[in-house]
Amino acid sequence: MLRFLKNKLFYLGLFLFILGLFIFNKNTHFHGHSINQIKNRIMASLQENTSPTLSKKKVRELELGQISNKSKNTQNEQKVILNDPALQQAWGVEKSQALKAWEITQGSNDIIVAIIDTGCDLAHEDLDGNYWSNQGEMGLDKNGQPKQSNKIDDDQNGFIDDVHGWNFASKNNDLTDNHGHGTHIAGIIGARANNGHGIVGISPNVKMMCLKYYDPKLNSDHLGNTIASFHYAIKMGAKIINYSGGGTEPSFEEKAALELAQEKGILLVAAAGNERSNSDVHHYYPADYGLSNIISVTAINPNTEVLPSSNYGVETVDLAAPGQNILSTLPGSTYGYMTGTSQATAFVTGAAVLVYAHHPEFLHSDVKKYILATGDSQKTLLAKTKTSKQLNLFKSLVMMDSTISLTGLKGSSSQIIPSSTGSFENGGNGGGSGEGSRRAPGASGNSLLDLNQFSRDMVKKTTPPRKGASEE
Ligand SMILES: [Ca+2]
Ligand SMILES: [Ca+2]
Ligand SMILES: [Ca+2]
Repeated sequence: MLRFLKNKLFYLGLFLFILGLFIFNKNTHFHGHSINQIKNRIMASLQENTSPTLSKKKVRELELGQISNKSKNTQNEQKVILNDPALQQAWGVEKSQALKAWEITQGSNDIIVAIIDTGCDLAHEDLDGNYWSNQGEMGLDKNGQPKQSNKIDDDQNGFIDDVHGWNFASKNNDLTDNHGHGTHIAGIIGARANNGHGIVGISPNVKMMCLKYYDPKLNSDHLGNTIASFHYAIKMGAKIINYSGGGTEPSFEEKAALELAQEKGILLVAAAGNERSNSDVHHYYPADYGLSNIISVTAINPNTEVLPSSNYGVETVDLAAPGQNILSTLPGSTYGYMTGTSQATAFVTGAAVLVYAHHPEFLHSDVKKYILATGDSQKTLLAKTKTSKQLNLFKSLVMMDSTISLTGLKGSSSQIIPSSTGSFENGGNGGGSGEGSRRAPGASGNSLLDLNQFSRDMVKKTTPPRKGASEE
């Protein structure tokens, strides 16, 4: 009898123990957040509210005016709590309602964005982990050597050891960014969120393919490199291409490459250019090829005014996004500001990632329509862009949802596309530069910057030229 009772007590104890384990395990998730996530958030808010001891590096960054640990305690209704110290300094994030958008989606690691630019800092503390890797050049070959460095084109795509992209300027796999522009663009698109470093990209979940078409130290064929980069991006599975370069002369081969991208459903987000001109009169390419898969972007300041240096046009420029004094990543795990339509373009590329992540079934044309249709209308943009709108990330996600719930169908997007804004006299930003053959959109000619020289002087440097450096 006693033994029976003992047994009973034992089993009761065991039952209670298992029940306890079960309850504990259940409680490790609150409203879909794991204990670790919540712990991180609490740590993040603690860090914000105390004055943390600054690392030497942070102090140096503060001295350089690059990033600040000050939290402004603003951001009304900020539900996404992030611990990235310089986020508050990135005015474009608030302007485009990124914080609210991130409550819905922060992108997807399945989406590959090709950044055709000056290279990338692959080891940057705020970018590492968000680069695309070519699986065909990963792992070990049959001799036990790492495919990424065996000097063999393992995936037979025509490029040897192309792990994260290709350098078309030097014809090798060295993606070093010896200019700074490419790394800056990469940060705006896909700097990592909540990692305790720097800023947050518009789509912090993404895979960025790095294609270098411009090297300030080489006088190579920038247009040819651009076209080759388009073909690489198409071949290797990019869903979106970000391109900040351009020129006033069209190219048959370039247009053909972009038509191929169109057939494959790949979006090109292109800078309207920094030539101070009306693109309706002085066309700028590739932004102005008029293909359904191209979005042309101009740049605004915090007052929603198109920058004097930015191209505009009610027929050719689709929309506007933040482009003045944009804080982002620079080589050597540093941060700094740059200005121009390149920066605005990167915002819209990030937006495209968010829209795709939220609706993976969308076609490129859907993504374009929704981004354009859901921006904020602004009087200041009436004579400047086709849509008279500035990018609004939150609305690009929410308005899609409301359309879907209203119609029960996905994206018959023409319903919310505004009719033509008609034609307006341009606001008089001055005419074009008159240098028809030039493919150098406002870049500084002497851009041979040493990696240690990145500073606020970088602000004025914008788009790298395509055909040799010139002007200014
Ligand atoms: Ca290889
Ligand atoms: Ca290869
Ligand atoms: Ca970050």
